[in-house]
Amino acid sequence: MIIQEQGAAEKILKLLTKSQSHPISGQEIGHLLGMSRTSVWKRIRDLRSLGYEIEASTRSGYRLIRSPDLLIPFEIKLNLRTRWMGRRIHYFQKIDSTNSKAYELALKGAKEGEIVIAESQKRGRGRLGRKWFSPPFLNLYLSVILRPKIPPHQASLLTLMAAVATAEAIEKYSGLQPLIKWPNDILMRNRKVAGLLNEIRSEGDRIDFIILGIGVNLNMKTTQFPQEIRSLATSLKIEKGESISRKEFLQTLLKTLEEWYEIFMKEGGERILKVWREKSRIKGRAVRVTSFGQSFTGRAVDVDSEGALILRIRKGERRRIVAGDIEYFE
Ligand code: BT5
Repeated sequence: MIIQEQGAAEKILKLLTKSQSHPISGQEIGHLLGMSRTSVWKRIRDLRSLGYEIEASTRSGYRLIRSPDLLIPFEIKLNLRTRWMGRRIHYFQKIDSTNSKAYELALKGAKEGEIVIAESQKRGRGRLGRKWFSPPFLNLYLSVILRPKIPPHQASLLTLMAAVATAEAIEKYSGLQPLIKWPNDILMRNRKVAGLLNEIRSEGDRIDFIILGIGVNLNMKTTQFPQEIRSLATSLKIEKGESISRKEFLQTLLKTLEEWYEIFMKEGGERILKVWREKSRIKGRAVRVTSFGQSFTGRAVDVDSEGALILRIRKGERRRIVAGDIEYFE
């Protein structure tokens, strides 16, 4: 059962949420939504099967007691404090990859700020053909469509921007301090709690759109990770010791993303770089970098104004690395 935006189940849910203090009869719902009482009853049954606790009494009608932690668009929008980001939500219970879907929608003209979210991904993607483990109902899989008017060479700053916003949302929400690892990982106690996959489509010297793909592990337990990443990954629940409301976390994340994106568009990358440096604490660290099949070791000097990593290989020799993976070895 899927709750579609503007579908019958979502409309019933809206009515039940509005009149939470007093019950509303099947007849009234049917009348308001132009449905028969039997179809109202069927949709209520569907909602219950998803975990909505709905009290029913023959005399007075239906009343919503409790909602499960699903990412239903209208419930997210109830307390969403953004002005434009996430105001249009494409929601799926199961999808190949939210990034692929967002890319497809952007090609068809989806606007800046539209988002794609899914309860699970069948083929969640990491970088360089890697996989992102995406089991149902536990985490966050989000893709945001942006259409910044910047030249393509500045696009990697948006990866840093998304990392800063995600780290800040984790901080705001949990009070814990994650570490950003160049270019696109968020770590807690040295384990990966979130990953970013940004995809860009440009035409000549302008960007057509960018898809910011963000995966955050929220309620996964250690035993729910596949064996091969168990010792490398973590979730906010593991770190905080309590369950996370995925809805509230998403609302916080969208708000911080909107704020940081607006800063970037108004002022350029300076402030993002400053906060990125603080949150990555990368300066001076000994790292091993793998980039396009080559491997270097050295000390991280900085990240430059286009988001590239500057590495000191040996005295007097520096290298600028645009893309790759790093490992800390000290
Ligand atoms: C990333 O790639 O970290 C980018 C992940 C982006 C995921 C989001 S979810 C929403 C959107 N839609 C998508 O299809 N993707 C984006 P990379 O740096 O290549 O890291 C991938 C590696 O992280 C894998 O090879 C595993 O070792 C590890 N990994 C896989 N799933 C993980 C998980 N759930 N938590 C932590 N680590 C994981």
